Amino acid sequence: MSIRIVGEALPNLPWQDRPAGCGDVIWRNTENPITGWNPTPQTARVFNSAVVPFDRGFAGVFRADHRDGKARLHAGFSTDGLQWSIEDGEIRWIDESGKPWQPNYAYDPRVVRLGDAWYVTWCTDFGGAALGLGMTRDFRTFVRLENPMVPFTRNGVLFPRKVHDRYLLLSRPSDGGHTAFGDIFLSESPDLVHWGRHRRVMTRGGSGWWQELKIGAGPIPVETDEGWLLLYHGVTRTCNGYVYSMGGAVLDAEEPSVVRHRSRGYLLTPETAYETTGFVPNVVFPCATLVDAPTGRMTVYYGAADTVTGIAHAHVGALIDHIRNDSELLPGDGMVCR
Ligand code: BMA
Repeated sequence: MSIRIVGEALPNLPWQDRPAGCGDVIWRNTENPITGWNPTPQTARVFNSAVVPFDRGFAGVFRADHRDGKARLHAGFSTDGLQWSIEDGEIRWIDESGKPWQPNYAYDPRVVRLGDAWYVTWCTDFGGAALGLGMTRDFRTFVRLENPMVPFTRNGVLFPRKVHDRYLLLSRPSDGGHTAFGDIFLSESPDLVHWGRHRRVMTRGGSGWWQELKIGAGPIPVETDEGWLLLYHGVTRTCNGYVYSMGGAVLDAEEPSVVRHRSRGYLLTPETAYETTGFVPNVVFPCATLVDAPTGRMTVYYGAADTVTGIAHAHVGALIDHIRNDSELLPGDGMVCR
C-alpha cells in the first residue's frame, strides 16, 4: 500500500540499502557505532541524541556524559550525518532575558523544527527529573524557555506542527530513579507555555513481554497520510536489569492521542555487541529520525548501551505496513482517554 509522507526532501540523508538476504523491516548501518568511547576530551560517552537537517548538512543536540559521570547537552555538526564534530564544551544557555542559565544536569534531548527555529526538549533537574524546553535558530545560541511540566516526567517529544492550532507534547510521568512504570501521555498548548487537556496515549503491557514495564516516546513523530508514525522505547525487566527495545505505533492523524496500530513485537532489540555491552548493557534508545519524504527512506538515531550512537534504516511505508500487520491494541488504545 502506498503511503504518503508529509515532509521535505532530504536526498543526502545517511543511508544504506537493506542488505541482500535480510528480511527485517529495519536494519542497522554497517558503520555502527557512529560515535565511540571518549569522543572529546571532556566527554566519556555520547548517546541518546537528536539530529536534524541543518544548513547543507546536519546539526544535533547530543547527550554527553562527562568524565565526572554527569549528563550534559552538547551541540554537534556533520556534513554527512555519520561523522560528527561534537563540541567539547556543553551548551551554554541564556534565559529569555538574555542572562546565563545552566541546568544542573541534562539528558535525552529531542529536537524539532517549528517555523524558523528548532526546539529542544530534554530531561532537566527541576527539583527532580522534569522536562526542559529551549530553542535555537543557529545551534550556537540556545534560549531556555519555561519548563512545560512539573516533576517527575521524562521523554518529552514535541510534534513537528500544530494540530488543530495547538502544539502537542508527549511525555512519560516517572519517578526520581530508574522508574519501574510508565505510560505515554499527550498534552496540548496554544503557546508552548501553558499545557493542558492531557490525554493518555499508550500503556505498557501487551501479550508479549518486551514492553511490559514501561514505554516512552522516542523520535519526533513522522507525519503520513496514514497517521503519525511514533517510534518509542519499551522496557522489560530481567534478572540482570532492564532491557530497552524499540517499538512503533501509528497515531490517528486528526486525534493523535488515539492509537490506530502498535507493534506486537519489538522492531529493534539489543543484539549487536555495542548494544548488549557498555556502560548500561542492553539498551536501544531511539531519539531522532531523518526522513527523505519523497522516497520514504528513514534513518533512526539511537543510543546503544548508554555508551555509543547507532543508526538504522527503514522505509516508512513498509514500516507502517509491518506495524499494521503485526498490530496489537491494548485497553485504551483506539479511543480518547481522559
Ligand atoms: C533511562 C534514561 C535513559 C537511559 C536508560 C537506560 O531511565 O536514563 O537515558 O538510556 O534509562 O539506562
